[in-house]
Amino acid sequence: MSDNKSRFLAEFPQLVSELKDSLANYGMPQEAIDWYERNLNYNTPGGKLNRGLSVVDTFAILKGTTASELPQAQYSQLALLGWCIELLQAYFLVADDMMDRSITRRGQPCWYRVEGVNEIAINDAFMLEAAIYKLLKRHFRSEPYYIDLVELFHEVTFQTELGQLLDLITAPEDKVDLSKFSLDKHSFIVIFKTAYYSFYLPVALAMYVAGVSDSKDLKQAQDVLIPLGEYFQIQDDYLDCYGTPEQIGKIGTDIQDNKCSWIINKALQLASPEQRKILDENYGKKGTQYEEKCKEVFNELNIQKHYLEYEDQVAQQIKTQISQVDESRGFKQAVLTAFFNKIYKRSK
Ligand code: DMA
Ligand code: MG
Ligand code: MG
Ligand code: MG
Repeated sequence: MSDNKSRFLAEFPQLVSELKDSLANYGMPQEAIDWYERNLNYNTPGGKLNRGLSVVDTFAILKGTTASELPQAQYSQLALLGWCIELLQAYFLVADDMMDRSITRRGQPCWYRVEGVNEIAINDAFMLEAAIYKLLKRHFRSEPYYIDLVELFHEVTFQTELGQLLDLITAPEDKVDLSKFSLDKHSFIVIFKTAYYSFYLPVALAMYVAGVSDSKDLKQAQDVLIPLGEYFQIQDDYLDCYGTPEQIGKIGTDIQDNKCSWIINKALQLASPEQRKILDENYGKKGTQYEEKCKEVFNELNIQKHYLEYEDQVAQQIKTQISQVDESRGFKQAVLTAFFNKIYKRSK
């Protein structure tokens, strides 16, 4: 593991302990405190931590230094904001896995599938979200930008929930109707369900702390990070179909779940009437035999080649956009390039 990642991980136990203390202060019984601890540890730290690490990295770039050179107290403050994003992500994923009926996440059973958890996972998701505001209050309440942080978390949370809503109602389980899908609708879903919280949020948080938060600069950041986040979710859609569970730590469910994913939308654009008929008859049905039929059509259509073409084209467009960012008020193109490099051609 990189030093970067291990230093970030080393901050987490302290936060768990503060959150446990807040339960103890309410006089909660030990078994509830233990449950919360297990919820936090099971669902928060096991991922790639890209979002959390990006808060620290972005701040360092804005200050013209590196994460490893930040003094410990400052590092801890930024890492805490990073962990707040990872808590937000944990909250969304616990719920998402229930709604998508997923089996595994980060190489282990989804939380709701753990013995004894089941529907308690719903309340556990709420408690992961609540942890964000406990920690923000404790560590940032006296900062002039405290309310900006809180409002930003609220705003992107709502945006993500809007995306999840559209994702879910576009994929009803009892009525498959591929004519409801389109690449435009897909774009809307993924920008809302993924791009705001995964891409704009980490950078905007670091910008507030660094004092580089002129509304023009927040907009410049957002204008690049939203297309970058869209690209990231298209990678997620691609890997759902073509990644192995060992690579991605989860078993793809999009085809059987009738999801409006990039793959099916691209296939619908390219399919002959015969291929379209096979997709109409097999997409969104429970059973691997139906899923296999869809994948055969995707292979005939050479979806992988089209994905690589999309990737080249979007990479070019994002690089051009980054090169046009105005650095005169202190925002830096390097923030965006660093983010781009973290995800370009990712396979997990
Ligand atoms: C992810 O959508 C969005 C959120 C807000 C969790 P998804 O269902 O494609 O994610 P995954 O493939 O990780 O289940
Ligand atoms: Mg899912
Ligand atoms: Mg989902
Ligand atoms: Mg997915």
